[in-house]
Amino acid sequence: MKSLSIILPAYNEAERLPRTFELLRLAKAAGTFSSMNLEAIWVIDDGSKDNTAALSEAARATFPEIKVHSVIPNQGKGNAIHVGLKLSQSEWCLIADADSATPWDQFLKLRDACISGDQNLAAIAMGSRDLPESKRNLRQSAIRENLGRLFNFAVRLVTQLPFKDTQCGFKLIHKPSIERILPLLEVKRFAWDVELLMFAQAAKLKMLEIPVDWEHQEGSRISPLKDGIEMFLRVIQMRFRIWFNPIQS
Ligand SMILES: Nc1nc2c(ncn2[C@@H]2O[C@H](COP(=O)(O)OP(=O)(O)O)[C@@H](O)[C@H]2O)c(=O)[nH]1
Ligand SMILES: [Mg+2]
Repeated sequence: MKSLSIILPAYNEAERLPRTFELLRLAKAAGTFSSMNLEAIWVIDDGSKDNTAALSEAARATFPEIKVHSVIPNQGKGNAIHVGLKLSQSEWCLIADADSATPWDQFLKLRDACISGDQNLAAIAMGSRDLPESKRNLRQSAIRENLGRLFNFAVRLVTQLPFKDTQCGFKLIHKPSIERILPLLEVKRFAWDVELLMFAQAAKLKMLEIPVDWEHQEGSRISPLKDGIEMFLRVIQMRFRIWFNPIQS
């Protein structure tokens, strides 16, 4: 059976994590992860100022897969994910937002796209909110949604990545496949997804964009304009990094 870790980057998530642990408990009981060996649920507390770490530690008492690691001080979502990927001992890692905006049963779509029996079919399967079969059950504000689309349009222009939605916080990653690009990744904040996908593309890894259901959750940590501009500048930098640092496949 293939092994799986879930990685939850968490910055000041004390309010949203208890629901997520409950939903994970239900998903596990419903057998969502039973085709794999769920080894760990890594909460990567990214210098939170609330009791994200303490409440996650407490949840271990009844949910032993939960493991907590704190990064001090806050360094960003991308950094937290890189830390989680290093800590995980599993062959597959599901990176997911701490707010469960993508329902956990959507994992099955990513798994089916990536794994068939003993065979691995892709290195990365990314959940997408912008394919015809994606479902946004609860929507974000029109401004957030359209800024997200604008960002993805800019990403397609600058990077030639063919994907409609690189930013959905739900990605299944085959860790051995990305091991050799991991040391090249530098983006610590929100553009980490684009960087991973660009380097994976340069390394000719197989990537799939899979439509998922999505339910907007209140309390987003992302400022669409300020973080959006920073992310776009990072994407332009990455374009140059890839040009000047071609990766051998
Ligand atoms: N590690 C880390 N995670 C963050 C930071 N900001 C946001 N996150 C996490 O990134 C995920 C997505 O953030 P969220 O606020 O739900 O964004 P949105 O729903 O995409 O607008 C959540 O799990 C957050 O805890 C940060 O500065 N550091
Ligand atoms: Mg969210």
